[in-house]
Amino acid sequence: MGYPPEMKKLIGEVEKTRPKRLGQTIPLLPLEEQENLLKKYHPDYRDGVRRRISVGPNKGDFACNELVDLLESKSRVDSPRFDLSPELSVDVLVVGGGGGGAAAALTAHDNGATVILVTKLRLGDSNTVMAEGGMNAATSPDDSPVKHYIDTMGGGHFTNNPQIVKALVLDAPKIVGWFENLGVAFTKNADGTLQGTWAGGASCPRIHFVADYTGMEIMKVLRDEILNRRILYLEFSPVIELILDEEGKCAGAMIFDLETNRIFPIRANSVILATGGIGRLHIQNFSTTNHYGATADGLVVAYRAGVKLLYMDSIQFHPTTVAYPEQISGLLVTEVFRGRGVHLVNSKGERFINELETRDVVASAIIREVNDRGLGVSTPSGMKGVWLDTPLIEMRLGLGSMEKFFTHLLHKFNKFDINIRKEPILIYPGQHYQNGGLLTDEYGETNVPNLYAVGEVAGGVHGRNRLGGNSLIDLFVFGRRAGENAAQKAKDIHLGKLTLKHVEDFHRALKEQGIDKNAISPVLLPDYRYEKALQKIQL
Ligand code: MEZ
Repeated sequence: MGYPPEMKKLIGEVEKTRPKRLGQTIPLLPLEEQENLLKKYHPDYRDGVRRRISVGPNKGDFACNELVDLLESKSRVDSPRFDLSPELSVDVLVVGGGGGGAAAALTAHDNGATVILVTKLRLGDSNTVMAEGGMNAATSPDDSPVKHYIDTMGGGHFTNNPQIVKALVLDAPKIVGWFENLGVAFTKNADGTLQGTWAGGASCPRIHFVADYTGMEIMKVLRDEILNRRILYLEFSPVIELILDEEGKCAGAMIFDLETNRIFPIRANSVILATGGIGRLHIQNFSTTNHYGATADGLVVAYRAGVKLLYMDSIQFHPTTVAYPEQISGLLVTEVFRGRGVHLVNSKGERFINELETRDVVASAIIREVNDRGLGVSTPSGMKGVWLDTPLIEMRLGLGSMEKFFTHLLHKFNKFDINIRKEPILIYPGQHYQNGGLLTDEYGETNVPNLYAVGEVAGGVHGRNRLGGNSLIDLFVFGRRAGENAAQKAKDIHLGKLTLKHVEDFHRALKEQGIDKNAISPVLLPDYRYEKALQKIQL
């Protein structure tokens, strides 16, 4: 397949300017210009894309429309026919089979708790395995947790929760140590020290990685640990509601067996939600880097149980996701390309932004270039994007470096007869991350006692813009903190009678607001499934 002739012609412009661009520096924008760019071009600021939530703990606050739709939908389990006598009872119930859930389950197990992990798809199916670039931790002598703290707060425009950021940056190096002990094969220097690379908004090359399949390698190791320790896990078993006790403490969850359509309760002294993000809601119809299960399930069930949300009108659009070939549109093209000096280039072969601005700024600049300045490149089907000039990698780092550092993407594009060593990639921003989420403390605990939220489903640590490399580290730091905390407290927790009264109360509140639609949430899978599959889970 390769690039069609009209795109090839425009690649000629990129090639022409390449030698001159090699020595070019574009200064970072002053704060005021950054803010102007965001307000004018960042999708969060578009008219009509968010609205106020009319029920629940955040009544009156803004969230993006697609999420409000789900928050204002009904539960599958508002009926006396659901028996709450538990079939399974456990100290710690972990919901989610990605990196955050695995870290929580392993740590709770290490701390003597009985653990069950339930996951909507298969163990490991998650955004964790899609993580390419790597994980931030201040491990080098030139770096420090203080620098990591300042970068994280600055990247989030100082809207982050400082206590939680402090926990993140102080624990991050310990997570690297934990992974090294478990056998994660980080890419290293000849002297055995970890390699680090740059990300937007960072003051040090702080991202540690395993080529460009970091999440896949880490998840493989964590999954092996879960299997080796024989931690019980149930696949194809999403949570569709939380269970509380009479005093309002979290007491377990209602599980939906996707293979048999059966709904059953698990009683748990603590529940740790690690359900990930919302990419598959396709906010504003953007393509997404997220896996198929990223449908906001944890946000929905925790919200009904009374957990407060933070910054749910703030979405991260990763600047570089595939715009061509369309078969893989939305696939993440790691920021590390830019961290290693690769340029963003418009249809005239010109750079238009310092590639190491924070993600929100870079994404806005690309949108301006394409939609406002008319300097994007069109694909045969009418998609538009700008070039990421990947041949700069081997010019800067030497022959063989594409294969070494970008193994996964090199092979992915090869399948479409595009050689990214020689030809640039056409990219456009895609939905990558929810910046906000469930409000927690620095141990991941929410305002509902014994209910924890870790990783992307939680909000606060990133403020309104997450730095590249802070997602993986977030879910491992808080997965471990929540796992340890929940396990240590579990034996002293005494639950009263289990109830779903909060669901009835929520339904009543919806009715009082005149919201009487038949939509059901969590949706569990994106709605481009086959009609038949859709019907099957709309009980
Ligand atoms: O943290 C991320 O989202 C990240 C490093 C992504 C990437 O560009 O590889």
